[in-house]
Amino acid sequence: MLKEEIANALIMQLNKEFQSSYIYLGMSAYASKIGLNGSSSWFLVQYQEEVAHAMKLFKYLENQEVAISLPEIKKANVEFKSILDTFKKALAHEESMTNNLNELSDLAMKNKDHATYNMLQWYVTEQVEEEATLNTIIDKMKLVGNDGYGLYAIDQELGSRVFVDPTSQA
Ligand code: OFO
Repeated sequence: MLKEEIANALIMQLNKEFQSSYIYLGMSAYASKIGLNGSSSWFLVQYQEEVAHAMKLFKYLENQEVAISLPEIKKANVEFKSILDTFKKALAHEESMTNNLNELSDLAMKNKDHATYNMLQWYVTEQVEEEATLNTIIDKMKLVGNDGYGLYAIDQELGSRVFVDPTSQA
């Protein structure tokens, strides 16, 4: 049984994970619109990952017998300045998710809720990978700058990403 404050904070995080999936779906739509099908596919895999993150939390809340509510998901942006801008916004988003998860971990620790703290550490570790991956993509895109062939090559590489449920590897 979770304390109400923790249950409510986890429901908000569940909402943020679904919001993340929606944000990446918007980014996928933008990339597709400008003809970068590899990037579009990469964001679609990211969308799937975020749904998996949300469902891991959903199952935890169910197992803890929390009465789950599903707050509204906000409209997602589908317009960006460029593909580099899109990936930069994705990184900024992940950095804010990392902050949320650190704050949630602090809350669980403060309440001596070890089960929730342990569950959250999976997300904290996952965030390190998410930020590192985005930083690598941004670095490569900065390197090629306005070189169309370079961007084409990066887009091809991004298109090779396949969805592997991250929660099944926990
Ligand atoms: Fe769920 O990690 Fe990204 O947002």
